[in-house]
Amino acid sequence: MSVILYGFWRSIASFRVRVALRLKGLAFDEIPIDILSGEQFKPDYEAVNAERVVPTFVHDGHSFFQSLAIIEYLEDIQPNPRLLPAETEERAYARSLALVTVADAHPLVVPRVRNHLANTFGADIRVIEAWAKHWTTEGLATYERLLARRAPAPFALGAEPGIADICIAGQVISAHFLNLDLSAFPAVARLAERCFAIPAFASSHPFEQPGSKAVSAH
Ligand SMILES: N[C@@H](CCC(=O)N[C@@H](CS)C(=O)NCC(=O)O)C(=O)O
Repeated sequence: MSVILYGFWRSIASFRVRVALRLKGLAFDEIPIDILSGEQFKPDYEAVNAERVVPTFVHDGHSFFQSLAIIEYLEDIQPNPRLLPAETEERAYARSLALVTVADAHPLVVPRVRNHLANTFGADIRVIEAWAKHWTTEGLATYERLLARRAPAPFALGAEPGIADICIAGQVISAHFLNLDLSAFPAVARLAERCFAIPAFASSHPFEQPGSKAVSAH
């Protein structure tokens, strides 16, 4: 089966899909779209993704976007290992955890929002950094409260890592980008450490992507 992922090394949403593909043992080729230089707005990519964001996932001629929708598609075509629990209530809880970052925290710090703050409201780099730190911290704090109510065992929903862990690990990557101190979020930090000990997570981390290495070499 042929799988292509249009992604970007720094993209948290691309990270989520990379981890899911690797946990399920599905091989893929990644085509980089540099969302910092504006490649997402070029007509060629707009033809691939009308929203002009990464990731886009192409499998056997079918094309999807939105990381959560892609992961649920992977769950359907390759049910094992499960990334969503079998029980209805647990599935809903797993999706609830995932959406804290996918729907609420992460969208506030993406390039289009940062650029709008700068271009429309004159926010300088310091203000934008403070904005990103605020919303990223809010996401971490929400996860910490949730993990205090239901302790990881050892992953968010149980014995194996799943969709919630993928999304929480992505939120922690946002914190790494911003050099945020995780000591106020010990349960989140421990969960992320557990995740990044797994090769599928570790090899999907932005700093492990070829694009990141090309940037740091300059
Ligand atoms: N909710 C979407 C997020 C998509 C998204 O915003 N991706 C970011 C990178 S993580 C992007 O491409 N941003 C381009 C921009 O902001 O211009 C998902 O989970 O796939």
